[in-house]
Amino acid sequence: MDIYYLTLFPEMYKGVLGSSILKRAEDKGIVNYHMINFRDFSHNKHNKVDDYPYGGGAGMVLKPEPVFEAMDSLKLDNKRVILMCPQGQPFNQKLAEELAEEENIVFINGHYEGYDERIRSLVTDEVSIGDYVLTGGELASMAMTDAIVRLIPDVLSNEKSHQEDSFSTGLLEHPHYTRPREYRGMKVPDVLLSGNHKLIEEWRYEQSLKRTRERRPDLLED
Ligand code: 6GU
Repeated sequence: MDIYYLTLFPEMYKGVLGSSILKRAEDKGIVNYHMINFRDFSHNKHNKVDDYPYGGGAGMVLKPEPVFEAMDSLKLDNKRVILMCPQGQPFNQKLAEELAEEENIVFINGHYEGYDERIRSLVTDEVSIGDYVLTGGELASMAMTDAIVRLIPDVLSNEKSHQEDSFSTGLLEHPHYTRPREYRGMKVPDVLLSGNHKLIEEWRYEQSLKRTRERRPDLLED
């Protein structure tokens, strides 16, 4: 998979894409991350990529030309083009699973009050990562990248580990314990030490259900 980030702040990505599993995925040749600074396509003296809104109002608007020309420079056929914005559809595990099958993903990241509306003609999806406002799309596109890349085959060494994820099962995960058996008076539930796999499975399922009911009853509605 090739992932392209149209951004004015490529340096923001270094720590995230250059660490841990996202880095290993690139080292293994499973994914390639590409930074495109659309300021390189501004064509004006001061490298301006934003301008005042027609009709007046607060804040600046991202100009269309740098984004259109940055997109032209990619010359990609099969692609999802994702506009990062708080008005987009909420990101979730289902969309992550769908995007994990794509050949090319382009994230468009703005830092202004808004995008010139014509930029939306380039886009296949508008996505938000939650109901709060970030200063720019970069952090959101990194969160999406993490959720997507870990689902690509051979990225996680333990293949089963994402089939049991919260949200792909439809329930929150059950509690986990490791050694020691007792710590500061808190004991590991006996059932986990019983060696009875059927009982353990039942306990885990009940705990998942209980947690979901308590914390995220909305997940049980459908
Ligand atoms: Cl994708 N962008 C911005 N600027 N803020 C957000 C967001 C995206 N998702 C949640 N808040």
